[in-house]
Amino acid sequence: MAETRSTCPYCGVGCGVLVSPAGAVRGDPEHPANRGRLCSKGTALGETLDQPGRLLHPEVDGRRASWDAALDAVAEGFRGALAEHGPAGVALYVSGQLLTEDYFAANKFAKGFLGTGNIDSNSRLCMASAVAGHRRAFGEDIVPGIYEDLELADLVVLVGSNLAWCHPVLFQRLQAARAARPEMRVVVVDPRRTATCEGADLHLPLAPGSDVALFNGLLRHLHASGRRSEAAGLDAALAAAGGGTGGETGIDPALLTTFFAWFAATPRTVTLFSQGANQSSSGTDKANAIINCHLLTGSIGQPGAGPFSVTGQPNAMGGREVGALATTLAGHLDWDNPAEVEALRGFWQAPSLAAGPGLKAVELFQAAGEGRIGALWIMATNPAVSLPDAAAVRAAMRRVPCLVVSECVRESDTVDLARIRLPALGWGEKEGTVTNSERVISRQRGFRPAPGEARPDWWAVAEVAARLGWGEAFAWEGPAAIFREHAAVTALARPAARAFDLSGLAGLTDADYGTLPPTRWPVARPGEAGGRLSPPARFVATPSRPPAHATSPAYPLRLLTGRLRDQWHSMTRTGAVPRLMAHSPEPVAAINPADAAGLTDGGLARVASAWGSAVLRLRHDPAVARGAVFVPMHWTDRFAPAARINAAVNPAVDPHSGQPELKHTPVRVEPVGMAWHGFALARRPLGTALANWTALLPAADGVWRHELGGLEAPAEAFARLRVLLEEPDAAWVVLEDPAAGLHRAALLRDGRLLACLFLDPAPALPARDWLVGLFADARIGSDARRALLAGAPADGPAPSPTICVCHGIAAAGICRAIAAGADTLALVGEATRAGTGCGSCKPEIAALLVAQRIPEPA
Ligand SMILES: Nc1nc2c(c(=O)[nH]1)N[C@H]1C(S)=C(S)[C@@H](COP(=O)(O)OP(=O)(O)OC[C@H]3O[C@@H](n4cnc5c(=O)[nH]c(N)nc54)[C@H](O)[C@@H]3O)O[C@H]1N2
Ligand SMILES: Nc1nc2c(c(=O)[nH]1)N[C@H]1C(S)=C(S)[C@@H](COP(=O)(O)OP(=O)(O)OC[C@H]3O[C@@H](n4cnc5c(=O)[nH]c(N)nc54)[C@H](O)[C@@H]3O)O[C@H]1N2
Ligand code: SF4
Ligand SMILES: [Mo]
Repeated sequence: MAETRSTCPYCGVGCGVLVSPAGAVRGDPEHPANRGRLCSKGTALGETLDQPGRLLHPEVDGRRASWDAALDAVAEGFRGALAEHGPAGVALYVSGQLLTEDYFAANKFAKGFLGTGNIDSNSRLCMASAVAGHRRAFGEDIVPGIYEDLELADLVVLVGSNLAWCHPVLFQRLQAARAARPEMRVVVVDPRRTATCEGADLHLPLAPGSDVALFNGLLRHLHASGRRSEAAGLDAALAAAGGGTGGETGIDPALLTTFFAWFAATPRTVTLFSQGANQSSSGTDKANAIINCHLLTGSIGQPGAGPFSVTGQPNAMGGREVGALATTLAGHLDWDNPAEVEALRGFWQAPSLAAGPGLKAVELFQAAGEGRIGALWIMATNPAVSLPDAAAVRAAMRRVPCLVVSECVRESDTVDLARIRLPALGWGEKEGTVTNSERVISRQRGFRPAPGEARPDWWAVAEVAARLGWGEAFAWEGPAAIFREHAAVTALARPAARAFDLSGLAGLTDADYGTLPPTRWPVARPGEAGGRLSPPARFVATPSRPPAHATSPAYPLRLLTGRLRDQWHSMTRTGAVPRLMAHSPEPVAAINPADAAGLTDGGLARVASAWGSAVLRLRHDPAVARGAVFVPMHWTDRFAPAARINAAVNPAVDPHSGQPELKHTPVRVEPVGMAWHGFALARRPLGTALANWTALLPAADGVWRHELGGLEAPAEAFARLRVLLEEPDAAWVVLEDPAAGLHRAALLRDGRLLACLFLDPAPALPARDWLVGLFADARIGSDARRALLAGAPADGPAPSPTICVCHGIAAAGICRAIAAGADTLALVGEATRAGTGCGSCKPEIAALLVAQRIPEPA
């Protein structure tokens, strides 16, 4: 049987994949986004196929229900809420992880037939500022550039983007281009020294939130050096830039001068921006401040030049196209244009089409908290984890009488709160399209049977619509029919020119849709393909202002949040893959050593704000700017309840886009005193409530790792935990020194290791990898037992962290190879295989190469 062509379900790079009948995944050499490349997450897709914990049947009020009964209950809930509150009291909250067809159906249901603007998407947390910035500058949400521009550019400026971890295949393309053209320069603008900075020509560690000041300073510099433009708004933009020279960024003036000079002298410059720009109370202004500079140098949509907003989710762009944000209509049609609204009303035969925009995500959950939302349908997103001020969000969800969640997984922080649960098809099962950052529409194709009774999301929407009396408008026989309707909607904008035009695809047959190759919009006529766009643009005045909430003596640091290389969001897919967990296996807060007085490296620390707090393992990390602390967004109740950082994140939003300021909450970091630290390794998960602080992590070979911190006396905790770990016919080997607070035990049956438990007053416990490895041994010999309780092999090197997850190569092995003379990435690869798989770890290997070159102090 042939391989199935599909698209990776993770990031907005939108890589093409080929999946064998056995589930092996490789990069599609013919897909324009990746030409065969994949990153660590894409490479591990095959391992996520038999996802444990799928939601297999509909449920109502905690009990299994038939689809009929569940859909009736949803319809009843919405009917009741409409009767009680009107259209303002019903809502959908959807996601860039839906396919375009599902997204289109949800938007049509909400705006066209429920008659509410209250459909918002997690793209509000992600792309809203870029969308608002594009609309202010171009009059439409347009990404002018294409990926190839990153390769053609002579200068690439990465603003608030950790490209190496978050868009790894774009980063690989960029690195390959630099290898071919060493004169090409890369500048990284980020308060942290990230993996993306490895090998960059310039890192500008700006004060969090100060990007507008930086680009206003650049605008003034470009103008002072003689750049002029006919586009509207330049004077106002210059006036708003004021006398700023970029000094407010706190960046060394010499670095600023270099950056300004490079930008001014390089016609082929791409400025790529991501969440360090968007997730800010001045996110829209950040986008426009960047676009302003490109407008002044005339470099928008030129080969190798332009502003470039990269999308996060696989279908963040598709959601924007179908208009499933509370502020947009459908097909880039404009609410302010009565003719277009009428055209859509007529086309959909939807007399009750929503009159105007609805509540944006943060407002929507605030309204729910005030009891103003009677029915809320959440699809493909985990707002209990991903929205700011998460405790308030959870309370709000509990107040919604009819809370519906469509999900692939049976348990998540959000699914747990739902009254009605609808099982959705996941990747490899569902059929439809996604659009990536460079406007390329690609097919996701199914190659696996539906698990249990899971169905596509569009189908569930259509069934509920039919129950509310709108069946005819939702009588699609499959995703191809929905896609044709979506394409036809884009033609309603005529005669007004709109870049987003799919009318050339409105006549696709089912067979054409089945074989649709990756296609970039606009597609005005059949067979056409889109390229770069250079829309007419205007300057926007972007006065610089600090983040919404100022630091204070009580909350002196800035909390930066973001992503880890091998985890995806709330970890419902990646969290179960031990190989992906190996790279950053614990919830960690990273802080500059200079800000860490009184905070032990490796100890537990509370990151507290005026909104809430989270407790994580603290790491001293010189890569984090002074005055900041970095925490990943990923941890949830499933893995580490105490480490959910959005409990502490403030809900301030950008005034133009409504995007929350997820990056810049004022916080303080304080030590959390524990009577003991410890860990338990076992062959089964024991939950996340083993101790005052617990993180539950899958390790290799079916072993579960429990990281623990407790307040009770160590001897008591030791006894209590041993009871929990107990197995029939097994015996303990114990090593205790109660006076020193040291307690270690291993549970064995017939010489086979079943569990081990280590407690210590200090957090300095043995590394876990080697111990996890012992679980694979059929029999632990008697002398090995001593080593087991010592936590390290009797001879041989100490365990060290995994760097290359593809081949399981640890830092120690890489360092040995470097010491033995492997002084380039290629030689390290030859010696150890590290970095020769997907290549996502190359920046870290590069960092080890640099570190090893630093001479020993004399
Ligand atoms: N591995 C992995 N990849 C992913 C995802 C994932 O969950 N895991 N998610 C996908 C999604 S949906 C998205 S949206 C993207 C996000 O991709 P990115 O935006 O690249 O990722 P983040 O880590 O959220 O943030 C990027 C950087 O912004 C910096 N930053 C914080 N504040 C500021 C500031 O004021 N100015 C500037 N210039 N920088 C700042 C942070 O230090 C961080 O390094 O990643 C996508 N790819
Ligand atoms: N502090 C902080 N918070 C953040 C961010 C940050 O940088 N810092 N980033 C924000 C950003 S950019 C984003 S994009 C969000 C992401 O946050 P979320 O959207 O909450 O993250 P996910 O964990 O990806 O949730 C997606 C869910 O959809 C389910 N799912 C997948 N496919 C389907 C499908 O086809 N149908 C259905 N019904 N369900 C499906 C998955 O099982 C999963 O549970 O987080 C935001 N929150
Ligand atoms: S870069 Fe990685 S996560 Fe993103 S689409 Fe490509 S393979 Fe998937
Ligand atoms: Mo995102």
